[in-house]
Amino acid sequence: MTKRGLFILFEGADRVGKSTQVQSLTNHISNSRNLPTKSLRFPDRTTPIGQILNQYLQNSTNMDDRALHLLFSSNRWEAKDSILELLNSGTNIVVDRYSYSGVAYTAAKGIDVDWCYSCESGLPEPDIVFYLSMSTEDATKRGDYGGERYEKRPSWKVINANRTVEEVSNEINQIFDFEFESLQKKPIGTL
Ligand code: DGP
Ligand code: NA
Ligand code: NA
Repeated sequence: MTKRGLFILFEGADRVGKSTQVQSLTNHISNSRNLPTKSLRFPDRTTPIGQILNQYLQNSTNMDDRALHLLFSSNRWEAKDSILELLNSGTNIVVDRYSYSGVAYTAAKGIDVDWCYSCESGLPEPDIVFYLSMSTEDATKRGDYGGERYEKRPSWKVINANRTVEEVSNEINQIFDFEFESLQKKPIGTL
């Protein structure tokens, strides 16, 4: 029987090296285990909703904060079925940003965290979250990253990204290799 794929998520501020680490872990999983592995990123700008978000991000649109939040959230919901298909067919996914970015960005505007999070409730849950942090100060101030609730989850790994690309990826690969088999035995979770 095909074992399910894992859902690995990278979160963190802009320019902490998420894209590089997403690519590196994707290669590590494909090469070391010879398993199908795909990288994804949110927002996915290729969909119609993603195109609206792209226009917003390029500063050509003004939008109500909650309307914007719902669009980012919809952009994840429209990927739900394909994410589940990939995982159920044994493909690992390595994802650049997801619901925690969504909650963090909107909550930072003063909008209720529970309202923000409720839009994400029911989406497929990541098996591991690598939170890339550039400084130890950031690591203690993550309250602004959508609330401390997420860090209580055992799968939330704070990674010091203030090192060479190779040092960071070595640590991430080690954590992944250590947790891989036990995570594969767990059912896919939901937020
Ligand atoms: P990126 O493609 O990772 O460079 O993200 C583009 C920008 O969009 C980045 O500044 C972070 C922001 N962003 C990503 N996801 C969300 C989200 O769900 N909600 C909001 N408000 N902003 C987001
Ligand atoms: Na996003
Ligand atoms: Na968060």
